[in-house]
Amino acid sequence: MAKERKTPKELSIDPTVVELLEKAQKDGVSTVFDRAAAMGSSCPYGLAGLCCRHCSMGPCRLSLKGGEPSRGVCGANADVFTSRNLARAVAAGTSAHSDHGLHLAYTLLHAAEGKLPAYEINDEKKLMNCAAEIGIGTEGKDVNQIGREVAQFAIDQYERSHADLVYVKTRVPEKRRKIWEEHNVVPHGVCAAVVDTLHRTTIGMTSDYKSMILNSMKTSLTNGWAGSMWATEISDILFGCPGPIRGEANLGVLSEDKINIIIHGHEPTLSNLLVDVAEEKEIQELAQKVGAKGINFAGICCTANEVLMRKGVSLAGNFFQQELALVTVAVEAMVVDVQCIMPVLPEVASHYHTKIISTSPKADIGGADIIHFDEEHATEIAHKILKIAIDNYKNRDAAKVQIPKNKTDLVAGFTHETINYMLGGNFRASYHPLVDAIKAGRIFGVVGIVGCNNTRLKHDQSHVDIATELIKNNVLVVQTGCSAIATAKAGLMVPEAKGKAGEGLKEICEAVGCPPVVHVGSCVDNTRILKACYEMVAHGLAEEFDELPVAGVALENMSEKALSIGNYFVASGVTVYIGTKHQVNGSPNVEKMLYHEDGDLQKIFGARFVCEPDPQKAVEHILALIKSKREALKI
Ligand code: SF4
Ligand code: MSK
Repeated sequence: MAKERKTPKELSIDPTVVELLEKAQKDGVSTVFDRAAAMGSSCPYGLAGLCCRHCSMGPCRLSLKGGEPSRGVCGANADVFTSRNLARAVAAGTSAHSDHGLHLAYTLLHAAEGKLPAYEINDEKKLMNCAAEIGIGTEGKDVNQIGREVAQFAIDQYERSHADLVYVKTRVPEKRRKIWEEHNVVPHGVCAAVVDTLHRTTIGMTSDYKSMILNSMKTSLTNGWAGSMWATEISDILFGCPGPIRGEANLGVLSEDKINIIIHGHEPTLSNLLVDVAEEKEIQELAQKVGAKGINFAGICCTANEVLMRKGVSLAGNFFQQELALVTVAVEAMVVDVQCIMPVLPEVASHYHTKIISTSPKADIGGADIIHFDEEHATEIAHKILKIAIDNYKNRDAAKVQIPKNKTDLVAGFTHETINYMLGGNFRASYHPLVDAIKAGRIFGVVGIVGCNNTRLKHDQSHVDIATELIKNNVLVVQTGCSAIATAKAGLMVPEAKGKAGEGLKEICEAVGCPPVVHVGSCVDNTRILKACYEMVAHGLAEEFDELPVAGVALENMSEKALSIGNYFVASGVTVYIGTKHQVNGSPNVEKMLYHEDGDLQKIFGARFVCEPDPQKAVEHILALIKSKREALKI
């Protein structure tokens, strides 16, 4: 049965979304919100995790009420169904981030070999720091040789099955490593971990749900401590370690008189280059020739965060705004790479003049213009794409353009390095001031709010409400992904937002000149948060991650990547708040293991998942958790 239709104002707190949903309706365009309503209630079997399609004797589905059938044809019960489904999702999420990182490692290798004219090592300092941390000598070697060695080292972390992950040695406290050793979840080579999990989830393999869940924790740890972590390190080496940078957010950043190009997806490789190539005289002249005043870039999802942090490119919006960007009738081209790209974009674009240009050979979007990107011919391909967008400007129907007014200022580009330098100064870079402020209670705790949009919750509300409430309580908020875009749009990422913070946090923001809600990057950059946790431990705040007054939040969790991220934070000792439960409630055992205070995750890792879709209640819980951690630390 179709769900009751909500009004645009009930669907999103963002006025641009409300405005453009009304326009979409008039234009006969259906959006993610319409499709969610049309879908009606989700299949209860899928929701409970009681459906299995792992072999062709099935699909099998079990009784929702604990009656018969209680086993699939092969004999698998609810514990097996749910834990196996979850493990597969975590493996898929891990593969997405890790494939992204591996691709970047090859890009660094080939750039350092001189094979990619459009790419070079941009941040030598980051490269040197990276080499020093992983034990690669630099004396007597030129930058490219070091780059090659670092790249090859990273590639081995992904591709060598039993590779010891270097960041587990350099960034994980000993106590945490011991926990992982004791429970056999020390992560090793990234690609093999995904293969291993997929093998374990085939018919006739692991049927012990605890073993299955622990294995999925281990696989997610390869993501956090290698797959995504290397993606971040290498992006910084290739494109520059971000520093504080101003930008703007929301669909109001689109221009009425320039050619608007939206870059969407997750990778920085093509998007960074497009922005550079668009500066060329030839391209600028072509744009003027068609009557435009220039080229305006704006980003959606994590590609947006990548180019915002390094080039100050505006954020057009988050996951739920990708279709609505087209509804403005002001977008000449949407250039997509990988992940979080709605397959429906070409259909939405067919109502308007926008060209959807699909660039990753791994993510061909049906119905889009396919221009496969490869780094060897990067500049040539960037020219081709820009010319398509320029040429399409003549097809814009100016009379139909509706660009919402809303846009807000923001400051992004806070990495663990910047936090270090900002707090300690260039010559005494250190986390001590942050740790001292936490000990003194001026900062009550640190919470990462990350993740997506999900039609089960009102768009952006949880991100904004939770961040607002936490900073009021002197909690420093660090953010990535679509969540960062949500609070940027709400105006929480400017230094002036310190006025909304409690006295202690406000004082720190004033002294340092940072906003109370700091943007630390894209989804793979959640690893910057892991590194910040390590620095807090290394600077004496606690002995171990699970003692820190910190938490993770992703109430609008949507993708399999979010499941993997949530897992690696929990396995690292950080309790994670989500708004949509894992699809496991068909098994009380698996539920207990993931969520309960006396469940195995809590017992083993000192952290667990808490599902609380109500932002206010989630905040209360988070503050109580931080309070208890502070008390245990006697601060
Ligand atoms: Fe059914 Fe077992 Fe096959 Fe799953 S693996 S579809 S439960 S027979
Ligand atoms: S883009 S994974 S919707 S945060 Fe990283 Fe946004 Fe979630 Fe995609």
